[in-house]
Amino acid sequence: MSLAWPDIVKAHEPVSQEEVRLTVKRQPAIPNLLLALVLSACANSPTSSSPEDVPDTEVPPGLTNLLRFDGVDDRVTVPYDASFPTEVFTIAAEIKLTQPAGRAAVIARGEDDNSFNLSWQLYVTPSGNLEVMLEDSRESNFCYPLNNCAPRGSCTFGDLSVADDAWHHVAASRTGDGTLTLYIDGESRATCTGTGVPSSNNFQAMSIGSTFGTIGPPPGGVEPPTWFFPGLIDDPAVWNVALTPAQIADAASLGVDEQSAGLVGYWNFDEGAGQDVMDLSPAGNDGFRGANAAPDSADPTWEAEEGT
Ligand SMILES: [Ca+2]
Ligand SMILES: [Ca+2]
Ligand SMILES: [Ca+2]
Ligand SMILES: [Ca+2]
Repeated sequence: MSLAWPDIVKAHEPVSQEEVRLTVKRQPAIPNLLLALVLSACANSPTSSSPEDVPDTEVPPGLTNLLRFDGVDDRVTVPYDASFPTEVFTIAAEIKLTQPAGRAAVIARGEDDNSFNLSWQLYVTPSGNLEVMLEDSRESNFCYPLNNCAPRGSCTFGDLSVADDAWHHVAASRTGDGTLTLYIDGESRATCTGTGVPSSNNFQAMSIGSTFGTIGPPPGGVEPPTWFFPGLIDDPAVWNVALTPAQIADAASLGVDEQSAGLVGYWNFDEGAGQDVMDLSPAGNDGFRGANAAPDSADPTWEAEEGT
C-alpha cells in the first residue's frame, strides 16, 4: 500500500512526526474514519494478500505497533549476549496495565540456570507499584525501594503506582557507586544508595514481559519463566550506562535516541508480524516472540498502537 499512517495524519493536521507518535500512543482511540481509511486502502491494494491469508497476529503494514502480553505465559526472549549490562545499567519501557494478580515483570536478566543468580529485574508489584530486584553472587536478593528483601543501603521514594490502565514510561538506572534510581514518566520517584551488587554469574536470556526463575534453586535446576506481564509493552530499551535524569526525561517524552551512548538494546516492536523482534541498537540483540522462534503459545500479540 502507498499510504503510511503518519502520511495520512499529516494530510489532515500540520504536526510533526514526533507529535503524531506521542498523540497516537497516549490517546485511547483513533478516529474510526481514519482507521477505516487505512484498512480499506490495504484491502483494495492489488498487491496485498486477502484477509484469509493474514494470520491473526498480523496488523496492516504501515502502522506502528506494540505487543500485548496475556499475563499467562507471553514474553519476548532475547538470547544471552555478553553486551547485557550488569552492575551499571539503565532499563526502560512504556507500559500499560491494570493492577496485576501477581508480580508482573517488564524487563529482566532473570535467574541463571546454574548459578541461581539473577542480575536485575524491573517489575510491577501486586500493589501496582514499580519495583527493582537485584541479586548478588551470594544469592542475596535486594528489593527497592521498599528494601524489604535482604536489606542493604537506604532509599527515599514517593508515588510509584503505575497500574492504572494508562500509558507510563518506566525506567531504572544504577551507577557504579551503587545508586539506583527509579523513574516514572520521566520523573525520579525513588533513589537508593549503597544498593546490592548485581551478579555477573548470569548467562540467562533477557526477557521482556516475564523473568526467569523463582527465588532459589528449583527442582531439576532449570529456571522456569514466571511473573508474566498482563498488558501492553512498547519500546523496551537497555543501556550499559546510567542515564542522567535529563536523558531519562528526554527518553520519556521524545522516545529512545538510537544514537545515545551505551545503548545495547532497543526494540520498538513495530514489526507487526512474524516472530522476530529486532534490536535497533548497535549491539544487534535481536529477540523473538515467545519461548522459541516458531509460533508458540507464549507469543505476545501484535497490536497497532492506534488500537490502544
Ligand atoms: Ca537467585
Ligand atoms: Ca512500537
Ligand atoms: Ca515464538
Ligand atoms: Ca499465551
